[in-house]
Amino acid sequence: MSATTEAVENTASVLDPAALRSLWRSMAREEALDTRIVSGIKRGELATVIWPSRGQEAVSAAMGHVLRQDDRLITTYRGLHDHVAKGVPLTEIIGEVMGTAVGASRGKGGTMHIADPEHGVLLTTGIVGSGIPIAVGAALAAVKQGSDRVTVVTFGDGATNTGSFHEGANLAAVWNLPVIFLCQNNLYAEMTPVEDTMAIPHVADRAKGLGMPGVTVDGNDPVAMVAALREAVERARSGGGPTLVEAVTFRFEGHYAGDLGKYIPEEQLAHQRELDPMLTFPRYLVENGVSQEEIDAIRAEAAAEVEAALKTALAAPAPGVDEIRTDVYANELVVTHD
Ligand SMILES: Cc1ncc(C[n+]2csc(CCOP(=O)(O)OP(=O)(O)O)c2C)c(N)n1
Ligand SMILES: [Mg+2]
Repeated sequence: MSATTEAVENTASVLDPAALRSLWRSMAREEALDTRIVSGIKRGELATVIWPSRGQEAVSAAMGHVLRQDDRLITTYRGLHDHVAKGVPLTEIIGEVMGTAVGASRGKGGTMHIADPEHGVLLTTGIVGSGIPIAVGAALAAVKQGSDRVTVVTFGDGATNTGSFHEGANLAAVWNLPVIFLCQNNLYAEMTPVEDTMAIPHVADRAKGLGMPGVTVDGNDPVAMVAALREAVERARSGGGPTLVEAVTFRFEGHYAGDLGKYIPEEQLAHQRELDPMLTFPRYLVENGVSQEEIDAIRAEAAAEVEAALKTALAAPAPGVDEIRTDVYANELVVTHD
């Protein structure tokens, strides 16, 4: 396929009610996790830090929906919704955020360093753009191992201004690797609006210069996201190479929990509130075979799951002193030469 940038239309009704329910369940869990921890931090109940993803639920729910468990994911500090969608258990996510021994990284990494190989989460990174070349390496490894698994790396709009993005994505195109570059364009990089840092309207326009297909998608529409990501995954899995998918979305909280977001203009916030996927997707669900009772029940279940996971995470001890030297270096260094 030639390198083109094209908008994906809202592909209504392509998913059956079971798939729609599953997307909603993932979104409800992501939202419940985010809001519970942010409110706990703001009340002084939870002493930790997260970079909220409230508003970006549809992007990751769709990503989780189209991937296999053994497909790889590399995400960022703003990645708790991605972890949920990829199947990392809530207790392991919250345990890591709270620094207790039940955490995915046994409480030694914190929010920025969640890894769960069993569910394909290779790593989470706090260095903007750094996951991109690592994902290219993971995709190269899959090819060398003769595996058909794909790698998704997710990052923000700001990350596409880094050298890491251009260097990594260029190599992925040159080597035709099975990787999907998923940009969650939430219109801000910390406190800076995207138009102050990019001279082109769409992140996906960068794909042309890299030699891969690029697509701009409504990141608040989980069904459109499933369609775009499914196409990218199929391309990657069948040897068709990388794709840049730009999901245009928004974050409703500040850059970090505690940032009041005063730099976001009132009109923009009001406009985005109307596009909030947690508001608009339920309407779509009702029109497409999922009842309001089911929608509410799934949301209530998600909140209860998060509360139970938080309880377990907080009851667990801090990692013991004997953990200091574990997971630091590989136990065995294996060097292979082709
Ligand atoms: C290499 C590097 N430069 C700067 C920072 C500080 N920093 C942390 S988040 C951030 C903004 C990134 O914005 P974006 O890529 O849009 O992701 P978002 O936070 O919106 O998800 C910056 C500049 C960093 N962590 N790493
Ligand atoms: Mg951003």
